[in-house]
Amino acid sequence: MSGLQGTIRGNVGQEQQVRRDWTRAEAEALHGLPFADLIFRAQSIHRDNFDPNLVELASLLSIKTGGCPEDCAYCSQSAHYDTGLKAMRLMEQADVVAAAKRAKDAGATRFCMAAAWRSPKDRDLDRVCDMVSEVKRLGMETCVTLGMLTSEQAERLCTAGLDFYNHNVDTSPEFYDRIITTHTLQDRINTLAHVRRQGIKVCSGGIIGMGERVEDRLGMLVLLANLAVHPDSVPVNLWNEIDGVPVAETAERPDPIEVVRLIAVARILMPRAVVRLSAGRQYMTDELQALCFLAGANSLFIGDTLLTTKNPQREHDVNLLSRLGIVARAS
Ligand code: SAM
Ligand code: DTB
Ligand code: SF4
Repeated sequence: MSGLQGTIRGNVGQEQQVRRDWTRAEAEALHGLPFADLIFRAQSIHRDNFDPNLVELASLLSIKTGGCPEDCAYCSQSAHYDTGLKAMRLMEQADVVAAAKRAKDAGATRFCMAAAWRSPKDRDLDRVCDMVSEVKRLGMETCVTLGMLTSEQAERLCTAGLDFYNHNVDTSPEFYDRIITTHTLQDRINTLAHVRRQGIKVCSGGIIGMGERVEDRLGMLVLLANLAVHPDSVPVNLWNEIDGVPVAETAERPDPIEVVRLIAVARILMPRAVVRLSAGRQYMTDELQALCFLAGANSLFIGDTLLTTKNPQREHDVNLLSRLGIVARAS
């Protein structure tokens, strides 16, 4: 994949003035613009901040699968629901590093390690810190998502060389209690603040297609865009179907044009954030993904699986990017 690599412009800091006082009404007005006007605005902002022909390729590995004590109503890994998933222990470091090497050889520049925890125990965190240091030594950007962190835990991850922490706000404040009761949105925001204070870059986004209203999706973006500092990465996940979880009863696949509109609003509200088309690309046509790139998406997960669900085949993605003349950014 080395022939696909280039360099990226932008996202070098937030020294440029960016707004953090967006209102819901403004987000709704943007979302409701005539499509051509919305895409033109988003694409102009995208070009001011990024090379529009580059995307970031990230790779994902579940280092600790299933048996999670949290009750997130969308998640295959919650112990509250019978999803048929077998819980596994934390992986061995050698296996994680071998997976990172394979991901690097397949063109990924960032390696994201995910654990189905409410929050890490200190002895598990030691092991994850060692994994982070080893993956970093391969020359990849590192990201972990381990649940809620204390400030001290964030500091230890930073010392280990962690680049990004993923912790999603998931949905709007209004819809939050409908999908999670074992922790609050404020708990999540507190973890984001600990991570940011330690100088780790923040990756935070959410899920659409769980039965929420368009207003909830925009409320989620406004929440992210009004944080003290914008997230560096914003993953937009389309709910990946899981049998046996409560969301299976309420889910509604968003209208594809509304997905593009949402990506465009994310780009306009958070001009310097990398916006990732995250879970759910297996439900998207090539044309829909192309429109999302036009609207400002510039990152995706490459690899045939996500955590417990499917992602498009790597060959399919390589072919799609090549047809669009999009190349992978170098780390
Ligand atoms: N336990 C940690 C946490 O919740 O932050 C890390 C892992 S958790 C699987 C990471 C994120 O994946 C969730 O916050 C959610 O946004 C997303 N996610 C989980 N299940 C999903 C699904 N079925 N479809 C789409 N996104 C999902
Ligand atoms: C994020 O926002 N999406 C990724 C990553 N962060 C950890 C997870 C997607 C999970 C999709 C469902 C699954 O495979 O279990
Ligand atoms: Fe656990 Fe994270 Fe899944 Fe929630 S989203 S059940 S915290 S793994």
